[in-house]
Amino acid sequence: MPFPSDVPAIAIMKYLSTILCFVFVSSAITAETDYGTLIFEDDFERTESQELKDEPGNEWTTSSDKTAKGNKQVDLRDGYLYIYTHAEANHATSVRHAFAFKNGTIGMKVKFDDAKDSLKLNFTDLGEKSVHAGHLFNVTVSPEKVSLTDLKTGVMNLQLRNASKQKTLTKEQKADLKTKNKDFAHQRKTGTWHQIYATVEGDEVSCTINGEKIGLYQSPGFAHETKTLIRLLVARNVCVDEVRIWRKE
Ligand SMILES: [Ca+2]
Ligand SMILES: [Ca+2]
Repeated sequence: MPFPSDVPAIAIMKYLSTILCFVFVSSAITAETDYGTLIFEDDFERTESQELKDEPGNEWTTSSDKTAKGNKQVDLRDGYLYIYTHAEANHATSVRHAFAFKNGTIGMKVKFDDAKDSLKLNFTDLGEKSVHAGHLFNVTVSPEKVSLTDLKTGVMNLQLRNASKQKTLTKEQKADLKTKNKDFAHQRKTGTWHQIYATVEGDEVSCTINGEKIGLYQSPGFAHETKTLIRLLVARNVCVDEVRIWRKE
């Protein structure tokens, strides 16, 4: 676009940076719109009526009664959700919300305090009886690694799980189980928020962090017809905010 010769260079630069900013912001918005229909969002801008028991609100449920003798493990703080594991807990803390899609995306902001922390997005269908406790697959994010794990046709398949317990897995089954998980190395700072998206598309699951696609994997269990529950599984501590769920199909 031609500029009159009397327009100062600084004004032209400002003008161009405004356009660039606009293009950048619009493409970010387009990306989220591409995820499909927004069916759930939670920014955690609320407080509990007490600070002794879990009270996350907005129809979230937690495992603390079962796995931590009812001790508080989920805390609304300063507009985000702090998930931790009580000293008396016998299992990772599970924070759950119902939804339904075949294909779609779950997004959230995540902050880790320590390189050993991790957040497992456990996609579940409690109606699926071929697996233990409805486990379909995991997208596990830590500051150093993303793991994409098919549980439905992997370790949570009841036949394979029983055979594993009884140590009767065949060579072929053991070899096949190794194909159900894929790790992707990356490096993310602790103590700062990261934007993550986990996307399911047919038999493929992918994970994007801060706009960078970290991992993509294909496995038959990912294509399960109805994902109806998300469990956020935390073995140590994790901060979560701005949870979004989009349905594509
Ligand atoms: Ca918030
Ligand atoms: Ca609180």
